[in-house]
Amino acid sequence: MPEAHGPLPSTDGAARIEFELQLYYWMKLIRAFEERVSRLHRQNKILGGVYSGAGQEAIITGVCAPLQEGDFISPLHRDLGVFLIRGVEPGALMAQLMAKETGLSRGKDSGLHAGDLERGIFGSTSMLGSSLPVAVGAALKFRVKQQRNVAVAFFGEGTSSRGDVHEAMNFAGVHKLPVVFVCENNRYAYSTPIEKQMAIEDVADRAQAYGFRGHTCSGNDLLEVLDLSERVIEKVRSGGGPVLIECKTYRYHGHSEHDPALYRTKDEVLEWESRDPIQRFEFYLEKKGQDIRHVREQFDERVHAIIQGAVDFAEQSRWPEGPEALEDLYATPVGPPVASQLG
Ligand SMILES: Cc1ncc(C[n+]2csc(CCOP(=O)(O)OP(=O)(O)O)c2C)c(N)n1
Repeated sequence: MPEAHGPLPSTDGAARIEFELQLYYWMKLIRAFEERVSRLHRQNKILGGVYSGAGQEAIITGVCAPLQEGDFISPLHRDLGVFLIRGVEPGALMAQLMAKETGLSRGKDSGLHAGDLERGIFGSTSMLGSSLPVAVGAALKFRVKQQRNVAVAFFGEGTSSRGDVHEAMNFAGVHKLPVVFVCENNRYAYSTPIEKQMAIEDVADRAQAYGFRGHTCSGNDLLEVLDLSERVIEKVRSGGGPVLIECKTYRYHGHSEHDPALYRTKDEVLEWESRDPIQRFEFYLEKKGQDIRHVREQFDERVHAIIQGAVDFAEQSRWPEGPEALEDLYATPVGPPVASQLG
């Protein structure tokens, strides 16, 4: 059984099966975490909106698996899985969603803006697209400091039509920065279908205008995402300049839990559910000789225990006291005191 939050094993030889089981585990954990959060939201236990990424697990898993320590990630609102796969304790993440003192921002914010800079996760802001220039800034830092790291910026196809995205990609292209742009194209930006917000078929085509490569892949096929991201990330890490990956996918839930998504037909949802990334990977594992029923049972049990532990931890955690709202807001000043501080 793979480690819950240890480093990802390499992909060669005998380690391959362990690695694939690890990937399966991550997808199961992310799906179960998301589904539990949706239930908790209905029980009024989550503070703020819930933007489920159920159905999109293969993208986060496939893109994050080849990342290394020191890499920088800016997730979008639907990417809770990034936190789990980068090793944030599920309890701390759950506490963040419940705005408890043990959460990442010690109860100051919802899950939407959560970040963990120690693990290289930038807390996104509400303005869609504004995190891409930040990721590009991180990539510029890697360049200046000659660090062999990459920045990864997740964004939706709706976000791709924002001005900040253009500026970020243009700057990254001009300076050939080590950044991977990952578009999670789930066909809807809130209720707006893709054909109503862009006049081309593939977001990936836009990369050419910034002077770098754009690739498309099925975001519901973990092996396809992984194969592409492994190659791309290695190239970007080795100084090849930015790359755009567009993953075609679908979100099972509405835009947020308060959106019944009546703008989609039942048939369309059904069609995409039949391409479920987890079931697809199970089929693959079975074909490779795994006793999938046994593996599934084992993982379900383990994932359930982890999530129940996270919920218990968050529920038992205390709410922050009022005055704590003023803590951790500003960085501790560094350098010599300014004249006014000298008395
Ligand atoms: C600049 C800006 N415009 C609009 C919104 C409201 N809004 C939040 S999420 C969202 C949909 C985003 O769609 P997409 O980028 O495709 O990502 P998805 O939610 O589909 O994963 C919208 C319109 C916002 N937060 N910021």
